[in-house]
Amino acid sequence: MSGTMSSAAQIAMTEDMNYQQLKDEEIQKLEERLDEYTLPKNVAIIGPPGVGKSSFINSVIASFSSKCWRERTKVGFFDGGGDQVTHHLIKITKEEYLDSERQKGYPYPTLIDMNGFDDESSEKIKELLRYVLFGLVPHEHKLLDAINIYTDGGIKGMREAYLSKKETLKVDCLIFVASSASVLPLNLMEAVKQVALKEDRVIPVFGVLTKEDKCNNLEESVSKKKEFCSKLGLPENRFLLCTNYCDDYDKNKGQSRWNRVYPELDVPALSFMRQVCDVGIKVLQNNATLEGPKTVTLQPQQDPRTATDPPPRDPPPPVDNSVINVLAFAFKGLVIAILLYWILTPPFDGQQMVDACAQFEHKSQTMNFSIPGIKNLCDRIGDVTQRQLMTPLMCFVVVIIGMDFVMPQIIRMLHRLGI
Ligand SMILES: Nc1nc2c(ncn2[C@@H]2O[C@H](COP(=O)(O)OP(=O)(O)O)[C@@H](O)[C@H]2O)c(=O)[nH]1
Ligand SMILES: [Mg+2]
Repeated sequence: MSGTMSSAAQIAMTEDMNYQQLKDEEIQKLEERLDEYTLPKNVAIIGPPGVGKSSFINSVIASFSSKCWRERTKVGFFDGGGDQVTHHLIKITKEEYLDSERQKGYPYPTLIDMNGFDDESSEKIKELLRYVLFGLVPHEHKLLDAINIYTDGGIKGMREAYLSKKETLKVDCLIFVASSASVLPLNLMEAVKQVALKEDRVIPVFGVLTKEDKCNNLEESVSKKKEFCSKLGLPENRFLLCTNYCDDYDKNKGQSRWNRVYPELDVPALSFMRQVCDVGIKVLQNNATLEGPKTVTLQPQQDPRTATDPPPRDPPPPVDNSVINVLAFAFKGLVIAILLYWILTPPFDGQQMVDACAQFEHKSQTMNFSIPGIKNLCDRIGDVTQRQLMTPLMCFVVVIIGMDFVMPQIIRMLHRLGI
């Protein structure tokens, strides 16, 4: 009996050593990839609550480590009703999560964890996702605030609140996480597809199905993987089916993750992260701006408490806002010009004044006399009757309208430059 146990333990040890060797090789391969560039990628992790996003981030971080798993982002923080209590966007940089100084020399990715995206494809969710992808949602920002802004002011309110924010965390890559043990969040997947893949700035999307250990039916997990990948357009190299570091896995192993790493979980995670960190997998049209005409299609505001989301559908054709904008500016200019002209019109008949001055001129010449006050007035008759005011008035209107047009672009440029 003792002989059997020791050989079982030996097999387990050999397996561990093999996995450890594979892990070392995977880290080396990953670092060769990371050596090809200098700035860490910003990698956002999105998915509905409870699917294992935070656990996945902690698992990835453990896979980078040679010591032990450590909690870097909070897992499973739900209140009594099942709702997640925290809705913050959390950024975790390599300086915060790497143990070794040697590794800190490589651009290991910045991981972005967030809660607040339910399984919806509403305009509200898509709009919030745009702000996340464009880096307008800063570290520790409460995503629930965005939902409240939407409730009070609709999409317009959200745009006023977020478009003026400084760009701090522009996302280079998105990992969509779902659970292999639950129903796929098809609405949120549709929203991600539309915003990340179909708008001007195209973000590389990766997919992770967690909780492989809970999935006891192989056929089901295969068909789930197929649906997940085809819905998000994921090729094999952009997909991972995994088990995260979690209580269930600890129980199964009879060990605890805070004392060690599990190389058998690390190897697939590392191999996946090597794809995520590949310099060649990058954003298309990275400089496209959010306010471009194609990116936002304003829709009539719904009451978000009663609104039920329509089934996923293709986005409506983009509206070319530029012609509408120019017409709106022209109309505004016209209204200002008419108002100013009306305000500045003197409260007397200008033509009578011109006639009176002509008579005064004639008489003062023939009778050889002059009244300085009246002469001055008649010399500036154009100013008084406003005729010569038209050119400066028009210039004034053009400048005001021009500033309306140019100032928001200057402000956004200053924000981007970090001023
Ligand atoms: N069995 C198992 N449980 C997991 C796995 N990943 C996460 N969990 C558990 O699922 C729950 C929710 O995980 P969490 O990471 O907080 O999900 P999030 O809301 O998407 O961030 C926690 O109780 C985790 O321990 C996994 O791969 N297998
Ligand atoms: Mg979480």
